[in-house]
Formats: sequence, C-alpha cells, structure tokens
Amino acid sequence: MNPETARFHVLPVPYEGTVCFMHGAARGPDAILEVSDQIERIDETLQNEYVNAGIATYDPVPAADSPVEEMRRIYDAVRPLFRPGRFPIVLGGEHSITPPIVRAAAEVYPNLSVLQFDAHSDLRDEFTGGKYSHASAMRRVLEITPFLTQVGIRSYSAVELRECPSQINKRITVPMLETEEGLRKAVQKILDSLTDTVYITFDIDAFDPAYAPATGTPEPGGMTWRQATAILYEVSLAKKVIGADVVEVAPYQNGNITTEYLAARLVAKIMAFNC
Ligand SMILES: [Mn+2]
Repeated sequence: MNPETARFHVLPVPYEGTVCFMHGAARGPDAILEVSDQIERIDETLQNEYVNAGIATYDPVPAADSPVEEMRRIYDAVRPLFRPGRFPIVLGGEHSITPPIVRAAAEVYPNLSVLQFDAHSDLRDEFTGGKYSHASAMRRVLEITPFLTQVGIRSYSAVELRECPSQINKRITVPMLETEEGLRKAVQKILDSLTDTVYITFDIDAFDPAYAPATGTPEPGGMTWRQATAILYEVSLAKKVIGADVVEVAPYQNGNITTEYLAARLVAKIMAFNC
C-alpha cells in the first residue's frame, strides 16, 4: 500500500525491555499481523469496507538496549505518521512504548486527551526499569497532557492513589459497565471527561483473561468484547480520534491464538470506526 494515500499507518514496536513478570510481548506485533489475514475486510457493525481506506504497514522499530534510546526510536518512527488525515496504529510490545507516541501526537494535536483501556493504572512514578517502566507509562503521559481517562482499571498501588488523586474521578471500573444503563452512563462520563481530540491506548489486559489470556499480567474481572467495542464506537463517533496503540499481547507458543486474534479484531474495529 502506498503510504502517501493510506489512512491507517501500522507501526510494529516489538519492545519488552522492562517487563517484570511473564515475557513474550516482543512477539505481539508479529502474532497480530499474522492472524490479521484471517479477518474479514468488512466491519459487521457498520458494514463498511474499512480496508479500502488504505493500510500501510511499516517495518518494526528495532528494539534498543536502553529505555531512553528505545523511547527516542519510537518517537522518531511515529512522529511523521501523525499528520492530518493519517491515523497511526502502533502494535506493542509492552506498555512503556506509549509516552513517546503521545508526545509526538500532542505536538500535532494541541489539547489532546488520552483514553486508556487497561487493568492497571500504570501511574507509578518509577518501577523496575525506572522512569520508562511499563508500570509508569501513564505517569509519563500525565506529564504531556492532564487529560487522561482510564477504563477497566482493577489493580493499582496505594502510592498511585495518593500521588495521582485527580485520576480517581476519571476512572471507569468494570462493574460500572455491567448493565445497559451502567454502560450508557459510563460512556457519557467518558465523553464528558475527554477533549475533542483523543488518542487511544489499549492494553489488552483490560479484557477479562477469558477473552485475552496471553498477556503478561492477566487480571481477573476484566471487560468484555461488547463493552470495549461499545465504548470505542461511541468515542469514535463523538470525538476526533487521531491514533491508537494496542499493547501487551504476549502470544502463547502452543497454537492458542485467542489473544492475538482478538487484538487483530480490535485493530480492525478501531479502523472501521475511524475511517
Ligand atoms: Mn498497561
């Protein structure tokens, strides 16, 4: 696909430099791209052939030895992809890859807000791997923009609560989504908290492990496919979504493709809703 005319720009970032528990996120981008051939070219909700908008897939960003160098490489690779009309989708890799992407996006789109789907709040100031740890990703994002809305969070430390008290009111828990009325209210709360221009970061562990088991820290009590896609649909309709990442897919090597297939479907949904 000619990158000049493509709407969607897919950038693989196979980085897992600071992972502290289950490894494998570096294999995420390849696994997602591989199964993406199996996905229909038409979206079943909107009935649009989103692939016709054009999808350009780039070579992976080579993983660096140091987090600082990795952040620089990601920024350099993704910065040219943020342009009016272009919609970058970055495939991780661990969650620490998100801050340099948000930094690049915020340079093009002032007043940017970030919508984070995640089991973990990732607001620690430092963790294993220092300032650029996967557990610090959203703390770094808060240094770029104060507009951060978090969905699906069910695991965090007392320190995070204490140090980022303003985030507590901008958090949508999974129980809030469990009835039709709850989901409707949650969507409204999300829309009210976001600015007009939105970047989406989607940690696959936001889903319940029943949906996406192959991830570093599969937390029970997660979101369903329907809850996640309903929120993505409403946000894409009401806001200008300018890019997204899907991170923390750590594929099994036993032939179970449930998680990467779901991730590929998620990417397709994001494309279909933002054609
Ligand atoms: Mn995360």
